[in-house]
Amino acid sequence: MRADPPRLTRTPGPLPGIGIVHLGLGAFFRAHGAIYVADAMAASGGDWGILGVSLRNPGIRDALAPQGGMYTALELAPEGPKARVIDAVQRVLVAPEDPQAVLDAMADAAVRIVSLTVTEKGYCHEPATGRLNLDHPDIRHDLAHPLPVSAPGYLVRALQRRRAAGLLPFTVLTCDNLPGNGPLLRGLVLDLARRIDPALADWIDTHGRFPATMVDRIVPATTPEDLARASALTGQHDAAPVVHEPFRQWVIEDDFVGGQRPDLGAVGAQMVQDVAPFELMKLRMLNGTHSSLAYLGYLGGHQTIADCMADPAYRALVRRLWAQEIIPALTPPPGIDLSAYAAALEDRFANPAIRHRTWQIAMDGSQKLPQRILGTLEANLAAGRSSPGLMLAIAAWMAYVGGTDEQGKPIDVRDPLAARLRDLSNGPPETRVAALLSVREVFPQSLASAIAPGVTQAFLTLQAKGARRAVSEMT
Ligand code: CS2
Repeated sequence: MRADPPRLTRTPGPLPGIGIVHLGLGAFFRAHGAIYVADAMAASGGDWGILGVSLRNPGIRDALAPQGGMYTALELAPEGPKARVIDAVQRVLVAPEDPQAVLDAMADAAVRIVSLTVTEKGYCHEPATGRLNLDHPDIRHDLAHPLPVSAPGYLVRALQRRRAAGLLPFTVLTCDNLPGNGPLLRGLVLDLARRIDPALADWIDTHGRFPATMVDRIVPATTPEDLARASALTGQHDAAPVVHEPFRQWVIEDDFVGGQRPDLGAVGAQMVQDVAPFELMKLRMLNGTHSSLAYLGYLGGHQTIADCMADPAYRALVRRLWAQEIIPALTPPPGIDLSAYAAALEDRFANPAIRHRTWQIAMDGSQKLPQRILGTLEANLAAGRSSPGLMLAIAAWMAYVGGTDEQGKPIDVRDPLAARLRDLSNGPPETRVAALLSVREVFPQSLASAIAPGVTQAFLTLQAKGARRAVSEMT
């Protein structure tokens, strides 16, 4: 019998100091930001070791602790995988086990950046307005208790400690797919801080920095087969590898407290003054079509984005969405040709080595639709352009959150509003669409009225023909 491969471990030796605390140590950050930071330290040095924080469960800490924080990143190109061991993460804390230890780490003078990937819902805001959701149970908790549970709560309480200790704030580096993510988070932190201590809010307002970023790399959830693949390639057992596509992009507003940051520009990150055009391009062109494919693809029986792209009707739909509905509503970032960007996205989506499940992307739609799809719809309405493909995508989301697929099988809908969305999914199609359009966290009133006829029509088409036929007939 062959012996089990040895466990991946860190060779003892001197390590760079911890300069970054990262909240939300999921696969995305480990396959994106942490690799840039590892590259930046390799290129230019600096004490930018990462302490990761899990805001919910201990799984990733339990997997990484015996490995000294090391893990394998598997790059999946159509021509085959490549493995690389990433060493930038040194320690992992589990926030609910010891919130005090997390605040201590964030308040350490050597920490100059707190970065975040906590997903859209982790911001505890109202997606349609960008305001702090004061009814959110975590925000209510954090207003009443000094040991927080939410990401904004951790930021505010850690900044409070730094101020009390006479330190400068850390830079808050958000890496989630939200529009104007830096200014958005700044607004949420200031709002929460003002309710706790107005003088703290003024201090953050003056000294704090919240650069906006655009992050991009397709990172599907790791599967048991990926564990076996990683160990076959490296000869070591890794309990928590990540998988990712070859492409990566990070556009960062170059506005850090005291200019303190890893040398990310040396390793391909784009340090710019204005991230907004890049962010809109990516959210609407990549994430907008991803979500469209997620709902229409899932209902049409496609398991992954690559499966959708192998279906000529779905490929034609995304091309149409880019060319006729999304690109006309965008201003290209400096030096970028949006048609070329779309062509590159088409290849990335079609990469057969990446099994990115439609079900995974379908998660949390109530938090994603505004910035991914509704902004484009609004711009098209204002310009008098029609958006039949995006209307069909919204209708597919409505069908999806009803909780049953086209074969009558239940769908495991994951969304913070799942129960409410399901309760609203009753009655004849017109009533159902109207009820879902009245969810104000997602659809502002004026937009809801404007798209009601188009979305109702699309919903009826979906019901009559099914997603696959509705998609083929559209293109
Ligand atoms: C995806 C994104 O899961 C999703 O909703 O659309 O995670 C997408 O893969 C990344 O934003 C790509 O950068």
